[in-house]
Amino acid sequence: MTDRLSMLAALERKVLWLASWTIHHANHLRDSRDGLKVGGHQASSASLATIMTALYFAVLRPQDRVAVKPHASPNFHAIQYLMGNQTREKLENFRGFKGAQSYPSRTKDVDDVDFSTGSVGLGVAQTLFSSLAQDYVRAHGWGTDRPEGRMVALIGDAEMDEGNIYEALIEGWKHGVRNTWWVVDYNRQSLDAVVREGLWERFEAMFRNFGWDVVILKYGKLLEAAFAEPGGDKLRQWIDTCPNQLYSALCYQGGAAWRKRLTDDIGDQGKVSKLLDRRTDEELAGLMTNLAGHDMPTLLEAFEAVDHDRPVCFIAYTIKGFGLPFQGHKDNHAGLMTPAQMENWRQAMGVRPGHEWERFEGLKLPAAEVERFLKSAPFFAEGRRRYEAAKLPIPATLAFPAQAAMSTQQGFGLILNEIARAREPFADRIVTTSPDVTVSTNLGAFVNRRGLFARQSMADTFKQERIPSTFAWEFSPEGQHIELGIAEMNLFILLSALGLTHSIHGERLLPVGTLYDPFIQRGLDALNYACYQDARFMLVATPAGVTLAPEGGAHQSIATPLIGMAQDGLAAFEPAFVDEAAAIMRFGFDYMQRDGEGDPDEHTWLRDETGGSVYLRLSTRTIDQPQRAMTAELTEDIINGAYWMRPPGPNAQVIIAYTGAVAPEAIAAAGLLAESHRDVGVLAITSADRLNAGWTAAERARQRGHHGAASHVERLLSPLSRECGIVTVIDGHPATLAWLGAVDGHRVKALGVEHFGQTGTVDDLYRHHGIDTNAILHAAQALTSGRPVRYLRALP
Ligand SMILES: Cc1ncc(C[n+]2csc(CCOP(=O)(O)OP(=O)(O)O)c2C)c(N)n1
Ligand SMILES: [Mg+2]
Repeated sequence: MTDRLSMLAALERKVLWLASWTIHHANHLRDSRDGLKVGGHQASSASLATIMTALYFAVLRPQDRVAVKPHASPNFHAIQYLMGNQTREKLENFRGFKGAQSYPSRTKDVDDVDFSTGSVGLGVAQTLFSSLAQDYVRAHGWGTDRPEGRMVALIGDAEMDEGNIYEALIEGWKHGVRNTWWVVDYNRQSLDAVVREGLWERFEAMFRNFGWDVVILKYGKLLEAAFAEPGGDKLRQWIDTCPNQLYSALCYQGGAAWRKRLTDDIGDQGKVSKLLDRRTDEELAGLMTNLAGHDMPTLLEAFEAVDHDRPVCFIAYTIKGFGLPFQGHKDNHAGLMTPAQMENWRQAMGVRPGHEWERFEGLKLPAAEVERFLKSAPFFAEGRRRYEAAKLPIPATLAFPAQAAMSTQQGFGLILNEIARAREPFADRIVTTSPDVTVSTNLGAFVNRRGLFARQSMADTFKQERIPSTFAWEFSPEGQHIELGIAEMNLFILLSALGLTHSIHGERLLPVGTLYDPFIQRGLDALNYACYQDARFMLVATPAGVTLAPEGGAHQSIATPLIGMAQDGLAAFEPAFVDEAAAIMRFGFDYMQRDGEGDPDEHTWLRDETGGSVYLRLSTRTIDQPQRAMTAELTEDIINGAYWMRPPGPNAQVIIAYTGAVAPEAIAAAGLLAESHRDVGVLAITSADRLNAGWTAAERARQRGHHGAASHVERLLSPLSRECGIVTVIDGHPATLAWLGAVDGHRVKALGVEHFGQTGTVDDLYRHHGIDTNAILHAAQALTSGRPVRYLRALP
């Protein structure tokens, strides 16, 4: 019987071999005329190979979940390949079309990635928030038949520069984060160079400051033993004070260089010299590179010693490119082995030519034993690691107390309040969250009814002291609102974690996050990351645009409607009226839960079966609400992106298409135009995103031979003659709607906002930016040449 350590040592070599062969294959054996060379993966993977082997084949349990540093993806794929969860075909096609992904991907890889990574820092924070999400789920009494899992991040040391990691640490401390392990691959190298001295001390102090345990894994067993030999104290002193640059350089240069340097620095013709002389050059190099991050017994001891649920940061000393010809070289990030180097290594590994992909080739251990060992690895013991959770039924309509004049933001608060009150089962699964703008985004009523979440109850002192306040601020394990500090990155990563609980923790939540619209840009990469992982949430951004007027020029948003259109995985809506918002929210709660195949709907050509997340861009502007019944047909049009608020007649020369808070200006302009022009139509656009997506998808379908394919916007615009002009207007970038003219060849004047920062009243700002009624009339005049439009005032 092979002992566990020897088995793991053999597997570590195998993982590194397979990862390297994968990279080598992509670079040298596959036709890559695009000239792209696989950079970054080889040296970074080697750095983490021992740690990953220890974790995946010995330490981790089925309930644990891992975010792997992006450039260590070849290790991950190699480990899954050894387990039979990854195919040779995909490894041979690493970084190719539909091949194994450059960075582990939940959605694009087949080998059961727990958390996607790629944009450094985000996967790290995701583990912390996923642990909070686990606590939330369990505190509500769900999923308690399963053991608590640890959320583990394998982090590059340069990755630790990302600010979002520190933002997450603060939030984790506030919420008492548990069950989180962060393993820092402390190879003291980044992409460009060797990192600063002594970073580990800053890391250590900081983690301890936030209540984490810190375990520093510096030297392996060989070095520790050498330190205990006569003269060993001098050796320890030397290596402890050796600058990162010099250490890296010597790692690269090898045994003879080590001997020369050590002899020059600490040789004494006595104990130290003897310690060095007892070893061959090769042994000396092996000794001096025996850092804990490459020492299996040390790693196992450290990981297996943790018997509590406190968060732990392991700082593991490693060597970038460990075991490869360019180990330690400062330029090795994009380092690749030459075919000759690879050939040498193949021979050293005992791998026969043509047998490079064989799982146990060159292992020198009985295959049956290796197979048995792999089969017994706890992490993989329960098979596929993704859960499924049943869909929660959503009522056919969401009610709200209608008022003659309201804002969409106010309506959002009222709709959620009704949901909180009505006690439908889906309401218990809603979890709201906001980065310190809970009250100002109108979540207050929901929070009053459903309370704030904390693992330990905390009373509202103001309430206890009987001080009148509109908002109860009581924390309990049953609470349904997670209050965050101001950092928007944390909002998006928390939404990413809450929006994946159905898959990661087996229990479905319906997360609703609110923030001010412009600050989407602050957290945009994290939003993109959440969508990339296919997390499901409802993002409610309010107030938006210049319509927030006196609130502050710095808070105006221009680009967000375009972000809403461009962000994959996010269906963006901008309702003008509260009944539209109610229809969209109802749809949203359902859409967030869909997971069907990607076949497009033959009516809208949208891929609605797959579902996704939802973004509502709302406003604080109070406007008159239409008095109308919400029919099934109108609901469908609102969801599909547009409806005729006022249908165009057969002789329409111009129509006005508007989105959002500028509805009153569009409607007023149509009324004034009607005095000089017949049949003016008003198109209410509730989702430029879905309207546009349906149109481009229908066009693609036609090109593929579905000749009758027609999208919602094409049907809406079909009654218009070619000569009819379209004025579009939105409180956002005009390009959001300017494309409407391309649908059927109509001329367009696109009004919107291109500059920001000026405060004033709504009227001041609409006039200033040319999205007021007068500007719409001017645009209509320009489109209907020859026909004078009445009531025109000069433009400012
Ligand atoms: C947000 C972001 N910025 C930049 C990059 C490009 N990048 C990938 S790895 C890396 C440096 C990695 O250094 P480290 O974290 O120490 O990992 P190592 O290469 O040492 O394994 C950089 C800058 C990225 N992936 N994400
Ligand atoms: Mg590094």
